[in-house]
Amino acid sequence: MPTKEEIFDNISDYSASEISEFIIDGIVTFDELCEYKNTGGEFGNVLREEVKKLIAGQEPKDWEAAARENTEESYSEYIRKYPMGPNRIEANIRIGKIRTWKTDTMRWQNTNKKNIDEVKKYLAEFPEGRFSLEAKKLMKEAERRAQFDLKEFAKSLRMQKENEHFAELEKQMKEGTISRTEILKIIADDHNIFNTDCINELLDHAYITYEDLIQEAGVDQMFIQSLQKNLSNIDIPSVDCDAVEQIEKTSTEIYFWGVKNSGKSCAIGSILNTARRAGYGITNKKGQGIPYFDALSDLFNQHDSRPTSVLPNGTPTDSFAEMGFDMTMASGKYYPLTFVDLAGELLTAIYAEAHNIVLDDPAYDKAAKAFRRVLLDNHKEGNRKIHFFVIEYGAAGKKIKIGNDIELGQDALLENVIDILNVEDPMENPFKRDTDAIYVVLTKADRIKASSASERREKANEYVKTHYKGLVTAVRNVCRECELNGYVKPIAGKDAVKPKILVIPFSIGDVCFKSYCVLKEDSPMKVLNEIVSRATFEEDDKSFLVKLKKNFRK
Ligand SMILES: Nc1nc2c(ncn2[C@@H]2O[C@H](COP(=O)(O)OP(=O)(O)O)[C@@H](O)[C@H]2O)c(=O)[nH]1
Ligand SMILES: [Mg+2]
Repeated sequence: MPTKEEIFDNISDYSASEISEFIIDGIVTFDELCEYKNTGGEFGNVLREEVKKLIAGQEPKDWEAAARENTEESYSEYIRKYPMGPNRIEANIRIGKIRTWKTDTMRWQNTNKKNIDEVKKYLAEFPEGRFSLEAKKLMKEAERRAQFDLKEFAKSLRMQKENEHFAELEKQMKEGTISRTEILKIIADDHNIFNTDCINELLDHAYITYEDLIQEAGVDQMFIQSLQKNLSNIDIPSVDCDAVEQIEKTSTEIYFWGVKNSGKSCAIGSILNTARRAGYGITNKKGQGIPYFDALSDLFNQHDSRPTSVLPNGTPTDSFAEMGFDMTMASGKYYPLTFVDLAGELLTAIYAEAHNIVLDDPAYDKAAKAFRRVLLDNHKEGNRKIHFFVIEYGAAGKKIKIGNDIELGQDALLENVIDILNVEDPMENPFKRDTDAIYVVLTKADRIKASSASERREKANEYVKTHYKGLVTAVRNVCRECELNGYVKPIAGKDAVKPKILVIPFSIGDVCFKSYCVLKEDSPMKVLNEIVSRATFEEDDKSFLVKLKKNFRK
């Protein structure tokens, strides 16, 4: 290639196409060639016109190429070649755009997306910028997050149906309201907020990992193993209330009253299992519920293939399970007992019956009839009774639907049971006739955040007083009226002795994902001790065969 000077000096030696190439290649410009001081008039009109035409023919191709490359450099090159070219203005506009685009990108890259002030600053500078939509989305999320309260969210989840939990979490995560860390915080705060189905979905969708559950949510390895082994519920044999005419065994009858899911079956299973672990003999079993109770108790066994127990499915509406047995202590004393596990729906059935509400499912009617038959009409003569009123910690707000129009809390349903059993005729009234004690059991007490047993007891009392006032009042009134739980009427100027309402905070142990459990024996043992302190016992030395009834009222 010649130099610019060589071209000036020898302009007449070059053809029009050679000259146009020099210009296009950028060695020389058209204007320089036109100048007299450079070419001494050798670049004449005819040649000029010819070169112009050739350059004009090349221009569209070069513009196309520049546009295809679409870079600051390609457009600059076009302008250099065609300073007067038809696309020079457009080329300049595009260069401007590319420069803005670059600054925009750089600013966005340097913006800390977690610092909402920085995002705001970006948006002020580039309101229509490449990332303005994303920035606006982040601002919206920040606003939502500012109003978002994790505790309130967890609370609202508790009110929701379990099978909706995963969908709700996924929705909130997609909207950016909650993060993985926050989900783990919710789990860390309550290992039982989500069931195994929800946890498995979170794991399957890789929203969380097993490691997260251990490290960040503080879930015990044993529960993770159970999850990995996919341990599922053991079927508990069902029991039909029609099969119970009256309590079979001559014994102290132990009733567990409570709404569905309040933890009655788990409590009974853990109590029976604890009695076995303590070496108490369980013999002379009687009653239609034997297989049911054995299965409940077996749930709480742990072995290598089952690192934790798996809790039972709900009890069917029309189940009324009785199991009589002798519980023999090391001392040789034995307690003839009959445990009665009632379906939570029984409370609904009794309420509906008393208030003339017709329910669709005939199982309710069947259950209500069994209740009347066994407790009122056809009761076992001579059998004493202990009643445990079971309420659930943290579920005071739970409402139970009765038919289409009515919704009642646990309080109202349990008060109704007391009301109905508390009949006028003292010979027919089970509280007056043959009850030894009434207890209030606050289940799932492991959820109470407390650092000692005494603090837990205090908080349990406080909780029951605050949230189950109606039940406590009803129990107190029936204790006064029927002289139960240590109540002594005022006599000869002496004040009455108040009845003692014992609230037992109860927990089956460590429970995880609502399904897995490692039994802790202290609560079940507490209930066993109460039963032992109240129930009628016999000595196993038959030669004495003295039936010692403990008069608990003293
Ligand atoms: N955290 C905790 N959860 C419990 C406890 N007992 C029961 N549960 C939970 O409550 C659910 C229902 O218990 P269940 O005994 O079947 O209730 P029922 O309908 O009253 O017989 C179980 O599946 C567990 O998830 C407990 O002591 N602690
Ligand atoms: Mg049950």
